Amino acid sequence: MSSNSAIIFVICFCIAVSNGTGAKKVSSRFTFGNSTYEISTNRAGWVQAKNDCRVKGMRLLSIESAEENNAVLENIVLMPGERFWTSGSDLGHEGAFYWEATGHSVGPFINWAPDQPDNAQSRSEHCIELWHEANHLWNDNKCDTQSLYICEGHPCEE
Ligand SMILES: [Ca+2]
Ligand SMILES: [Ca+2]
Repeated sequence: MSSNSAIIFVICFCIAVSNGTGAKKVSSRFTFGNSTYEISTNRAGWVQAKNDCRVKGMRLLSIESAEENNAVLENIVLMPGERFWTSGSDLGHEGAFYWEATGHSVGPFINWAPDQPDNAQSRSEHCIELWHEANHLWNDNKCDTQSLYICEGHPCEE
């Protein structure tokens, strides 16, 4: 048994224990795959939202697949008028969007609203939101916009 196998075993065991309470319903907390998600009850700018998630031992949302995107949409369907921060941004280099939560580039799955990202508002839109004006497709918006946000945690993180 390689050390890699041992690590995988430990990770899977941890997931099995952590998923014991995973109820899938519309609520402020939900699960998908190995992640737990929490929808904020307060609005904040992107940096504050990122820090708030970290305080909870979580990260701002990163969306890696259509399935994950759908799981999130199912759980915000009752909040059609709200925008939600994800961890996506291009604060490091204009046009190069990455998930701050993972450090990985955004993609290959992407779900931009038509004509987005457009870096509008004086070319100062650097943070990815789930945009209420486009059925929660993705939009780059000004990072200081006060929005709800979604934290994502992996059970074995921290
Ligand atoms: Ca994710
Ligand atoms: Ca935009």
